[in-house]
Amino acid sequence: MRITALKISAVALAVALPAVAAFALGSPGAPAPAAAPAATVKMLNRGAAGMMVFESAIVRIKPGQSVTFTPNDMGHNVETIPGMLPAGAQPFKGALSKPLTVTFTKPGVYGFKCAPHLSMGMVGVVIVGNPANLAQAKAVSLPGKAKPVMAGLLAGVR
Ligand SMILES: [Cu+2]
Repeated sequence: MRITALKISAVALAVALPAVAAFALGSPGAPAPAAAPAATVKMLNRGAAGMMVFESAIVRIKPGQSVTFTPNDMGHNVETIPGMLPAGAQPFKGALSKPLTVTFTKPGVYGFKCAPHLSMGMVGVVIVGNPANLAQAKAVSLPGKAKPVMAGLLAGVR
């Protein structure tokens, strides 16, 4: 009985210690520990919306939160669409078949695409807080199926 009790307390300590360490790292002045992404966007050959899609294609987050794009199928990438990001925001570009985590600090609308499948409609949107640049984003012209897909995504943004 005594041995069992000791084992349990050892396990409890092992679980508690990393939590204490993580809390300590979050103290003022120290760099913030990497938070889990607020959302994950899959890159897929086939999804609920059809062939060659991001899923979900539209994500809403708060400033300072992150999104991870994951290559669930190979041969896709994610990169910002020129003109479809807030003024002063940093464009991003992921490598083919590689995951990419982006932290969004500036509020606004960020349109993104898979370069190989843009004209097949493989586009998506991250809305960070207030979508102040929505009208500018809607004015960007896109090729092929990207045009109606993006129009559909942006139509629901307020
Ligand atoms: Cu693709």
